[in-house]
Amino acid sequence: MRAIISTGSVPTLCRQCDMHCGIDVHIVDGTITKISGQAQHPQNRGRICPKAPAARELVYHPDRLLTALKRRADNSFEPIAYPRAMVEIAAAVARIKQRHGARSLGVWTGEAIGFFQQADYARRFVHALGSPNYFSAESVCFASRYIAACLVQGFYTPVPDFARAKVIVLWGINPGITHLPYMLAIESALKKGARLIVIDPRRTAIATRADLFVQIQPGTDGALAWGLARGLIASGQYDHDFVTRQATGFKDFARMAHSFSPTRVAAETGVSPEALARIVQLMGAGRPKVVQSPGIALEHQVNGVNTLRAIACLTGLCGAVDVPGGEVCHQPPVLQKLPLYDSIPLDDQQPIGAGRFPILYGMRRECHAMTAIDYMLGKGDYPLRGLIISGANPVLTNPNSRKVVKGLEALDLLVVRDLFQTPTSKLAHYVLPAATFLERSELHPYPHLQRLVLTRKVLDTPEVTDEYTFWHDLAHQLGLGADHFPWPDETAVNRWLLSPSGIALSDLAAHPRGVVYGQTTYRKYRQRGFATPSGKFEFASPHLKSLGQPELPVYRFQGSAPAVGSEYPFTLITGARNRFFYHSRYHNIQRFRRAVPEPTMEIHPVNARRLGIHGGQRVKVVSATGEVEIGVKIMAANQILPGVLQIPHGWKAANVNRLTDDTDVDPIGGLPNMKVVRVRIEPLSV
Ligand SMILES: Nc1nc2c(c(=O)[nH]1)N[C@H]1C(S)=C(S)[C@@H](COP(=O)(O)OP(=O)(O)OC[C@H]3O[C@@H](n4cnc5c(=O)[nH]c(N)nc54)[C@H](O)[C@@H]3O)O[C@H]1N2
Ligand SMILES: Nc1nc2c(c(=O)[nH]1)N[C@H]1C(S)=C(S)[C@@H](COP(=O)(O)OP(=O)(O)OC[C@H]3O[C@@H](n4cnc5c(=O)[nH]c(N)nc54)[C@H](O)[C@@H]3O)O[C@H]1N2
Ligand code: SF4
Ligand SMILES: [Mo]
Repeated sequence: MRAIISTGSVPTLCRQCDMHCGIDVHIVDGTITKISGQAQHPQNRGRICPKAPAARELVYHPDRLLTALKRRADNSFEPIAYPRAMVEIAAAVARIKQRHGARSLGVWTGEAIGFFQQADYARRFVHALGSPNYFSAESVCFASRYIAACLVQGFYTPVPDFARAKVIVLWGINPGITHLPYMLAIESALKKGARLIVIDPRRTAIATRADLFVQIQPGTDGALAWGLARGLIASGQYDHDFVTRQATGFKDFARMAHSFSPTRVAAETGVSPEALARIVQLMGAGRPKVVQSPGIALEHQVNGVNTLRAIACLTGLCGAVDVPGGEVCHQPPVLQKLPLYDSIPLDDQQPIGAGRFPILYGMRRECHAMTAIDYMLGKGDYPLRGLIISGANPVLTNPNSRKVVKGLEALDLLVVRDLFQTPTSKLAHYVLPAATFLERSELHPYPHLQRLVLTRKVLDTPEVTDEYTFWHDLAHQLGLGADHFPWPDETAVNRWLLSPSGIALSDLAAHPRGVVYGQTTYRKYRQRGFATPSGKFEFASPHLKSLGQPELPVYRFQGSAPAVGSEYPFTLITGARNRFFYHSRYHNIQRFRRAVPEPTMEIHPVNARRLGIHGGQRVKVVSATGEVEIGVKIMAANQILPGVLQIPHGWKAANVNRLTDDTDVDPIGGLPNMKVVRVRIEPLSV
């Protein structure tokens, strides 16, 4: 594990989350000694979260996997040489392919390697093999936001123009913890007088800075969005010109909005008519510089896509589409494509979940991970017998963990690439040591900055393989390499990817903060229309209707306030993030564990009192799916709504995904309900 330089510092990007902050990796005598933020980097201006410096502890961690492992009959592991493991894995893949067909094999990538280049190697491999079955963390993340925005306006903007907005609405997102660089832009807007509205059942740090904190009942955001639409339309505070010239379906949308009276909205959401009127007033006055930023909370609801569509419609009403201070349609750089969907589409091979969720498959080319578990258990149209997972830990991160375990255990071949042994890798036949982001090199575009950056390989660790090398090696073992993985290493791939861009790899290497590849332009729809079926901004979607879904972004009540005395009287939010942990990661960083030794369940003081439980006491939390035991954290009365609980995800000790249900999913996007989980509490004696 030698650094590429002996002493000095290497500028690169942190890829421990999707923010890609600029960092400097400081090296003394070939060893990383420190990681700091790059003051001049346009993405983060020197700011970093605690996880950036922790990357040093991670790469040198004593538990790090540095050799391939093979599981023995007694479930213990023995070391195996990497070339030998690859021969055996290739033989097992070939056996399954011969016996059951290529589609009985799948690949699954996690958030740790991102949704871009590293994940695309896996996509490329599985199609080269002849299987359409690519799964990822997208089945539980991000896809709903993308789908909803694309259905309405034909594009998705991960980073809206916060800095120039006059009104910022944060719907179920906590960017100070989860999207640190957003805070630079949000703070700059606030300094210029922008108004901040935070919509959340819990008073988060950002909520305390809001002009208006709207403490909403979980799962009811759709009703609030419709109420806001009614308010904007009824008061004439919407962009008539945009709606008339650029949109379709407005009449029906306005008719449905009319049924969301302030009293109906209040009854559904708990948001008072006064607060509703105030948001309408702020959004109306701020038009068109209105940014709405929905977080994961809106995706983890069974009405997620339609709620997010309704929110996207509000952006249209505000005329905030592709304008400065609004939701800008940023162009990506022009690069070669790694996935083989154009040359080997395999759509006729019944990609898993594509029939059930044609929009998810059609727009994201994502097979549905929860449906995959059913296929592993023999309940699909054909069997799924082999799976290669890289950078994911579905036993802790996917709903209904007990079923996930059963599914993975039923496979003939499970290969897991990770940095550490995890509850998922322990079920694998082969565990392969993976490179960290500091041990590989990839392209990263920042469309909102119109910049392309090359990350640097900082450490040379011969014991581990980077993503490209792994898929390359396996493809070559299987005789697919010459056609599909001809590049000898990731540098060669990077050069090929860049070929249509007009940017040379050497340019990127010489400019660690990246090269500007384009220029942001606005209101492009005036020339090109929208990339929707009608070419218009779609308040209603005939395409969805043709698939048997409602045409309008209807609100579906999830029953957020169950009757007292029901079997599961509490509403559990799962997975609110904290600054130290990332899903199931970093629990092995000692100083993080000292700060947060164990997961706890947040509860309102009135509920705690009624149940006779005190802070720190352990309770059993029971849902229709399963149960967990966990310590209680009693919150201040204004920090969480009564009747609402919160448990973080990713912990081995109290795995909250034992409580979540893999069948309770959004009918369009397929994302699971992880935010409105019905539970009861059983106090445990101390
Ligand atoms: N430190 C850290 N950062 C992360 C991650 C991590 O694990 N750790 N994960 C990354 C990933 S992959 C993702 S997807 C993002 C997620 O980023 P965020 O979307 O910011 O996720 P959360 O921190 O869970 O914040 C969601 C908020 O929604 C609230 N909420 C829950 N239910 C509802 C509801 O029904 N309506 C509304 N309006 N609000 C609700 C919760 O109380 C919580 O405060 O974070 C990314 N960044
Ligand atoms: N109940 C509940 N569950 C949730 C959520 C929730 O809010 N509530 N959030 C969901 C969301 S939004 C997401 S995105 C998913 C995330 O789900 P996953 O992607 O499964 O999450 P991670 O825990 O980040 O798993 C990453 C694994 O990759 C390993 N790893 C780290 N770096 C690398 C690397 O460079 N290469 C390789 N090969 N491996 C690496 C880590 O050690 C870890 O074991 O979780 C979801 N699960
Ligand atoms: S927010 Fe933290 S983990 Fe994410 S890229 Fe920035 S420094 Fe890394
Ligand atoms: Mo996520």
